[in-house]
Amino acid sequence: MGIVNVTPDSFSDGGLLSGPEDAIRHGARLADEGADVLDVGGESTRPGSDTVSIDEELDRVIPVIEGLSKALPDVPVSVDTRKPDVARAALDAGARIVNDIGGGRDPEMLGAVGPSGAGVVLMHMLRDPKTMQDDPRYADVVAEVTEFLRERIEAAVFAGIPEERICIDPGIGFGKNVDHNLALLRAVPALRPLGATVMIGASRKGFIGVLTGVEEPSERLEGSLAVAVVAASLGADLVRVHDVAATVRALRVSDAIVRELVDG
Ligand code: 7PJ
Repeated sequence: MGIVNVTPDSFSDGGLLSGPEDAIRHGARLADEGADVLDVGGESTRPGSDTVSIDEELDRVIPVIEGLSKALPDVPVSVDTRKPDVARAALDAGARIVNDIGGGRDPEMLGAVGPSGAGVVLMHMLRDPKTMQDDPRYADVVAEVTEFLRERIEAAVFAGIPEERICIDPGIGFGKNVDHNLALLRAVPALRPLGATVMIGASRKGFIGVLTGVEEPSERLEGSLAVAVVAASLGADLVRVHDVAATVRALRVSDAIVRELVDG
């Protein structure tokens, strides 16, 4: 999954894409580099960030989703949003997946996705982006996140979304310290029995900066590749990344070695 950010201030590449044409061109390039899905997001979820209005988010994402869906009909577009109204408009504009970092906790969200036939990504986040990194604590992070995802799958199935269209994501960096992130990455094999597709999004995130000493997010490529390779080798089906060409090459090699073992 290639990341197409249309926010002025996201984690690592915010502000680099200035308008819809730029974002569409960037998405087309990621598809050309081997992305199987393009994830378009218009709300920054960096730690401490405030929400944006529905209208602002729609203005940012809808032209890009329309443009990408028309230009690349074979590449599914997902919309990275927590808002049911944005999800509905994005699906009308051609998106085929709703990537909900709220895990479908908004009671309207699963209802918006269910009848549309779209897929959904259900991610775990502690609290909300504003407060998630304020001393996050868990008694047992793996057990709690796994239980949350199990319960959200059930809710999604109840809302009419079949398991084949559900993807789960432990939400690396969303209310987690470095040890929490590492424990959740080690626990990828424990997510597979839940029955949904498993996704990991760790590209350029803060814990990679901590582990490598690289402060500039766009320079965290090697650490990001390491996470992608390990996550895929432990059984993640999808990795959400900024650097698609490099990740595709790394995964071609690691998949050739171990994927058969993972998929049995
Ligand atoms: C994730 C995401 C992630 C899913 C972001 C960033 C922050 N969606 N949206 N999983 N991260 N499903 O890209 O650094 O990890 S925004």
